[in-house]
Amino acid sequence: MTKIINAAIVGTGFIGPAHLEALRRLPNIEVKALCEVDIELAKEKAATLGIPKAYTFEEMLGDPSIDVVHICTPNFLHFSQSKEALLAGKHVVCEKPLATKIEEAKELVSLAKEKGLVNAVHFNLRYYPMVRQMKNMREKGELGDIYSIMGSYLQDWLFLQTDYNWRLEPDKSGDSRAIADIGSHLLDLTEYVTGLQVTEVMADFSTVHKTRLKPLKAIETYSGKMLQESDYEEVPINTEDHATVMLRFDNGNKGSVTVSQVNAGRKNRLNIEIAGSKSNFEWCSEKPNELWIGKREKANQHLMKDPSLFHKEAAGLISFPGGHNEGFPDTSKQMFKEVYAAVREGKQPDKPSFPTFEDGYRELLICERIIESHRKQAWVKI
Ligand code: SOE
Repeated sequence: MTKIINAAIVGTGFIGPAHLEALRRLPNIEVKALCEVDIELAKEKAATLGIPKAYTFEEMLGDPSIDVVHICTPNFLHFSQSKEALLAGKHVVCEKPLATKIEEAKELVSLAKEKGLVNAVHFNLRYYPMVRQMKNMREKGELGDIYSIMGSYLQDWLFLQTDYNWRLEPDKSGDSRAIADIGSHLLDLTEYVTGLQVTEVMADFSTVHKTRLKPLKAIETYSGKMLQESDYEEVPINTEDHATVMLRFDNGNKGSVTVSQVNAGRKNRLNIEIAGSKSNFEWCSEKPNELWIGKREKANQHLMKDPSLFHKEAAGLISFPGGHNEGFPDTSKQMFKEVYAAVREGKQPDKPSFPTFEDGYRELLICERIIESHRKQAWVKI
């Protein structure tokens, strides 16, 4: 009989339940426990979500039946909780960013290597089938040499001065916000699809709301939009709502990314255009099953997600036939399929197909250089 792999999820905000749902759609995995610092909250959420055990983090580490820990807490806890989970011999799937400081991320990379345990960072956007298809098409030469890259990631859930979340507080989230929160996904996806590395950055940030009105009670990510009249206190904001970063790549060509969390009507929209010598790809996360392929000598093309039209490596990420749309929740399911295959083997593969702690470290490094560039108002090498 196939062994059941037991998982625990730490954190019950926006993304913890998304991990749970994805895991429940895969065979032979049981999410056995939910953890929160506040055990009463853990019990309440475990009951609502139908999870057998509610633990504090320490209690969970002491349970030998837990094989994998998903860290879905605010950013400042990622380092210490990933470290303790690895030291307790558990495989770890950590939310991005892997840590809030580069040295911490480095330490986690070494520790995970030393332990040989499976380690992954939830860069789930890589798992849209069309993203894998773009990567495969580029690898097969269908894009040609890359001339330029233009990306954006826009949201509106922090648009109003009254929108508030722990991500606005550097002691919980880190020194960067829009770049660390959504720019990290965009930059990871850019390097993943193109196979290029960013070598230098020139960044300019702006904080549109210099102060925000903080609700007196805590609210979960995205749910602030639902707040009624309430009591607020005015607090200063020190992280960026918007950023533009010019990029230099290791093939000598250039690009740019713009991220913003204050763009009305843009709910959660990553858009990337990669111009090559043979084609031009444009993909948008809000229409994830479509790819625009620009051509010079013939008519442009429009590819729709369909396993029969995809390269086989990308078709493996599709669970439904063409015309049956897959989306955000499917990305985590597809990622965990690959991660849990490694867990079943009991160790990190030599060449993991999924994003690892090393990828988490890389994103933190780029992010830190971007902050440095903004502060110096100068180009900074990665
Ligand atoms: C909030 O901005 C957020 O939930 C990010 O933290 C996620 O990584 C991304 O999925 C969408 O937005």
